[in-house]
Amino acid sequence: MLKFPTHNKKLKDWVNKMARMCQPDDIIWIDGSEEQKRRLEKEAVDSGELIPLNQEKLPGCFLHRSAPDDVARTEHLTFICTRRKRDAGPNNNWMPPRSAYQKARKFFKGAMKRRAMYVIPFSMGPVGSPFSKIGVELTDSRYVVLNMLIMTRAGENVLRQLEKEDGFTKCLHSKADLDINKRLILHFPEDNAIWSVGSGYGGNVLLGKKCLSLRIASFLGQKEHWLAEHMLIMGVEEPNGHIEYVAAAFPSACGKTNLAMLIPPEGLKAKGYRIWTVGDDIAWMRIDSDGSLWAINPESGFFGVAPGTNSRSNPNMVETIKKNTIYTNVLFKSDRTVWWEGADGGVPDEGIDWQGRPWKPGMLNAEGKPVLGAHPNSRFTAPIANCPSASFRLEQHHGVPISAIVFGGRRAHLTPLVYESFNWQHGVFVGATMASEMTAAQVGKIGQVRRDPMAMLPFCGYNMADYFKHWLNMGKKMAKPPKVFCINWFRTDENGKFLWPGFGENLRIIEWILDRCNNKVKAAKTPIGYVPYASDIDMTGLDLAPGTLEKLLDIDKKAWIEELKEIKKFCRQFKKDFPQELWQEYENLLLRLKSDEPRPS
Ligand code: OXD
Ligand code: MN
Repeated sequence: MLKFPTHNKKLKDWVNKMARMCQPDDIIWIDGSEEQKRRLEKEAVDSGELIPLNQEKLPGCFLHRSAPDDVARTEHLTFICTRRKRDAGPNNNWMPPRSAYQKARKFFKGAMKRRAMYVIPFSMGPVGSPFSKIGVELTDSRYVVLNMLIMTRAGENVLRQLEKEDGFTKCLHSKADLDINKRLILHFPEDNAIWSVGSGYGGNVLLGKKCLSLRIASFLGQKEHWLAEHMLIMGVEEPNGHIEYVAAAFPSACGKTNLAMLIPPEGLKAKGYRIWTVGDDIAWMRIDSDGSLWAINPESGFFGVAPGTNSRSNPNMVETIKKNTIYTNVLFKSDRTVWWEGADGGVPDEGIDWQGRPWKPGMLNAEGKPVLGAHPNSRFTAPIANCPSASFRLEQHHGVPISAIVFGGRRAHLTPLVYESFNWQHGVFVGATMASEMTAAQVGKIGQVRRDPMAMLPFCGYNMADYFKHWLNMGKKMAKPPKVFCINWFRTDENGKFLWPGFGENLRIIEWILDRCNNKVKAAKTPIGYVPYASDIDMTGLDLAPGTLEKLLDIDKKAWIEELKEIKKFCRQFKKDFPQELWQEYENLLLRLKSDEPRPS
């Protein structure tokens, strides 16, 4: 391979400059070939970065163990580095670019000595699509290279594309010595650059994912009039063969991945319903010449949470991760396969836990708590192409048309199973004020309500007040904006039991949403939005106790008035930047809640 297989001067100069700072022993360009991938896998096995799994049961699969304090995104070490603090907003940690570069330069200096620097040219989105953005990641981690080869389209053809369009996001990563005290995840939206040092965890180091496709892309989207969102994209094939697409945003641990590849329950399957998975984490959406919103998933793989993944929660994912998958921080079994809490099959008698220590079920730690075989945030990285429900439109350059946008959260009370906003502006208010109860996935008090607008709180690369304005403006530009809905699968009864069965049954609610988009059913107008008539939800093959649907759809006005107090506190942090239109929505909602009469539509 040539030392510099590109004519792009900007790229050559940048690679040289970064290499002078990081001082790698070698520079290796990733070409995307099977042969180079195999060589890297072998080297990673020889160096202990990867453990080969049972190739008969799990062909092409490997296990990786991270440093014990490098197992999740480190939000407190993640910064948006804009010249003005105001442009990062109250939602982000901020550092001025000059001091950020200065601080990180110290950590990067000589960090790649005795290692190679890999140059990964990658495309988020199909190469050459008008949606797509190119990045080049420099990294000293083979684990990063092998993950990026799954999560993005990477290699030679991207380099060729870079000879035509010379703009790219400059992504620099070094694991350095994986020291949490020298860890920084820095975004420079004004320079189209990302610097990440001191970590090996996916969300911090697969720079095409959260860093480029959400934080940098959201900033670019505002400038270029498109949306970069933390959303799944699913296609719903109706019995007549027509497919409609839904984009949905949920905070973590609310079932986004499971919904994206849901298998219809028997009653609906028999009718002919089928789901097509476009993406499980990120949606890039643009207004097309028909005046509607079209979307692509910029990624080509899943970076999913292992615990709880099984044939009931997500049968399609169980199939997906049977080959060519990298597992991180799961339990290693004696037959060289893997296991995690909530996996299929029984609990193994023994194994090697995620930290590389012998493990048996029932072991307790010094505090008397169970020792887990897999880390709660253990992951698998697998190609979308493996997924039985993968959409046949994944490579189509113009994406898929979006009929409905759905916001969701985890609320034991308050939010009904589903409701529809009155219009786009109201829908933006619903998304901007959405909240979810925290789970083990976040640091914080479990059950405490955290406001997470559009599920973008950790991922919006600029001031969220401007982000809300951008959403409002996008609505004005669309001739046919998607309808906006809110869902909550997690409502409980007086005894804390879930009222809705969830999983595949969720399709019944998506069906209602699409019926509303196609004006097939009427709905009850309530102060918070349109709510289904229970008789309009297709219950073929599902028996719920009498009155359950009514409980799921009930609206407690007093509780909503209380909720508005919390919403007000949240909105006020944006001071005068918070859009007037959304304050108007706030006032209108309060008025509606205070005046009783729900009227039929
Ligand atoms: C993810 C996340 O990994 O949202 O997708 O943290
Ligand atoms: Mn995510």
